[in-house]
Amino acid sequence: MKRILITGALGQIGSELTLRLREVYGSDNVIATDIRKNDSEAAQSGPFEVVDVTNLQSMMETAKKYNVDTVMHLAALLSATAEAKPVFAWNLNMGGLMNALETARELKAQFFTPSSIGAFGPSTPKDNTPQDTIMRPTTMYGVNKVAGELLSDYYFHKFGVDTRGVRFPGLISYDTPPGGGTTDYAVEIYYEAVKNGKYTSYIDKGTYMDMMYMPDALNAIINLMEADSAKLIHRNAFNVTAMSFAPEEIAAEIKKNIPDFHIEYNVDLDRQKIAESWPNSIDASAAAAEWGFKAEYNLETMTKDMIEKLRQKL
Ligand code: AKB
Repeated sequence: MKRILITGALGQIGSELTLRLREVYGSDNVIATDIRKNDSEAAQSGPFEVVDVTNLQSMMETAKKYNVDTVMHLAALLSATAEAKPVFAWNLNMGGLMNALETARELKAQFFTPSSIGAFGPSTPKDNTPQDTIMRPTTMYGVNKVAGELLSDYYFHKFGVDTRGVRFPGLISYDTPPGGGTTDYAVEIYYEAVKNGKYTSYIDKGTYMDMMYMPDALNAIINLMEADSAKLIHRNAFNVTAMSFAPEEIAAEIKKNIPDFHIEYNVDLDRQKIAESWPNSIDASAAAAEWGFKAEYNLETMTKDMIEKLRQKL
């Protein structure tokens, strides 16, 4: 990775990944793109271009203008929004991915795109979900993610594009909030705890999902992209996780830091249904074995850091 184009660079992952990559590879070598520009640091601290990922010509021209050797395709709708707008989700998630893969093929660039725990479905083994297992998701987002994994593998085998990906769990960060995901509650809860000392969860108690703190997610992306290709048995996409918890467990951890905090429940049946179709916890041993994946943060250390950072921010 020497010159990197990022799509969706102003989203939850992109806004932090752009800054991190600029630190490591140099500001001028990380070309941030998104559907519109804003005044965030990611948009202002280096090259930025407006690119609609459904427009192949615009993406291709931008990649050629900067002569990139890596494409990181992050622009996508998350699970709850995709479920509400399935046709739009198919067009954006699959159309955008196809254009990004074609751009990487044309430029002989390395390629990264995230898959998700959403690629699994109700018939997948729920606990310690293996790397290679049944994948019959029941959401549009999940269908997009499985198709995306297969398409990325296809570009590797058919065209030799060096495609790599991870199945991200819910990502938690204090910088740019997520939007339209099922796991977003695990971010909102920290904001509400710091601002108001209480949170009403749309996910029911007893519902376990995998999660990861953003610094671990950024390390995972960079380490996978820098990994020796010869050591990769899998490519698209590796299970990665740092922790698995239910709403009452994250609430209990927050209470250790904010003693008056309390949680209530007002379950959103749509998002609850999505959450119940996903694993309780996934097994990341293939990522550990093939490229040394290891998460640093657990629920306790992440909670301390989130609360400290949000207290400074809010
Ligand atoms: C979502 O909830 O849609 C995402 C994901 C787990 O992929 N955070």
